[in-house]
Amino acid sequence: MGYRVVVAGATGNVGREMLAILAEREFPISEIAAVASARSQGDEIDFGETGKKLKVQNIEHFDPTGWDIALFAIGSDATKVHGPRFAAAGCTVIDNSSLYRMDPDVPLIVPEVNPEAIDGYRKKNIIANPNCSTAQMVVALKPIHDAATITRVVVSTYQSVSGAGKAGMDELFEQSRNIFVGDPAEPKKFTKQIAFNVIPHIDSFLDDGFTKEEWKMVVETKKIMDPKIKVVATCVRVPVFVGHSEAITIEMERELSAADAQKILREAPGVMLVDKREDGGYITPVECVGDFATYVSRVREDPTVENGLVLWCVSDNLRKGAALNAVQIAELLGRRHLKKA
Ligand code: 2RA
Repeated sequence: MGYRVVVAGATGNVGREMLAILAEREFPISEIAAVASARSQGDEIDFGETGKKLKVQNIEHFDPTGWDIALFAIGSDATKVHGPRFAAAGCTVIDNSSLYRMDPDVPLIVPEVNPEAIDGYRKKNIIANPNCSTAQMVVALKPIHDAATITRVVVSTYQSVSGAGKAGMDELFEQSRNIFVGDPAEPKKFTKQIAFNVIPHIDSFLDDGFTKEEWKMVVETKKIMDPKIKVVATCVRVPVFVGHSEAITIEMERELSAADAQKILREAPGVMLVDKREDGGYITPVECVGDFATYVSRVREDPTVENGLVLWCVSDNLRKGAALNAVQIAELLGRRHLKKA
């Protein structure tokens, strides 16, 4: 007993994680299909660690009729073509691209934060997954918002190269090797050298000088958590393979001590508090790879404002920032709306 599930973009970084997480969490599946672009047709990929191999099908020729859920990680252009096609055939699309995130008829869901918003999914039969940097931030901030009403967020991100796909990971690897052996380290995927460097630029520039990645953090946080929250972001690419980090400063309507915030975060869904205030008593990105949790460390009071806190937040961007959140949405959809086949 279970659902007929499609993973679209199954050969990419996020698609592979989706398959792994469906298997790890024993999502109830009666049949699974891996689909991707024509380039990957016929390739065999692992269904997580189940030992089962899946033959990749061409999304152009895939008929979604009779399939229950499709997890999409194929980017906005391909989603524009195939998202409505799958949705119209009755297969609910959970989309990882930015295409539908701000569509008022499409719920944008982080299950720990706004699960009830999923109930509007039938308008388009599409549910959007937020951007990686937003997802982990709202998981960390929602319990604090519930306790003391956050009014303003100032966030700086330290985003790993896997957020830019396999090409980003390859570039960091190759540049690092080239620098060691004295070969040129020309940027291709990124605008500047990423190895042994940081780049204050993710996604395209907007007219106001912010980047689209920074804009996403603003508008998505408002849609998921509270339209009244003010957010300002600086998004930075760092030479880390997997795991996004964020330094987050918040202002709140009411006072909340660091100790009380720690207590709240210790109990919060999806959050793991690691905050020992000693050498190494915090989490770094390499420690969160492969985990489900959003880690919070370094919680402290901001002495420069009346009701302020500062914290450090780390999560596996391919998991909570993408594939895990999509699978959690599928679980939520199953619990609230779907009958098992
Ligand atoms: C990044 N936000 O890290 C993207 C991935 N969704 O580039």
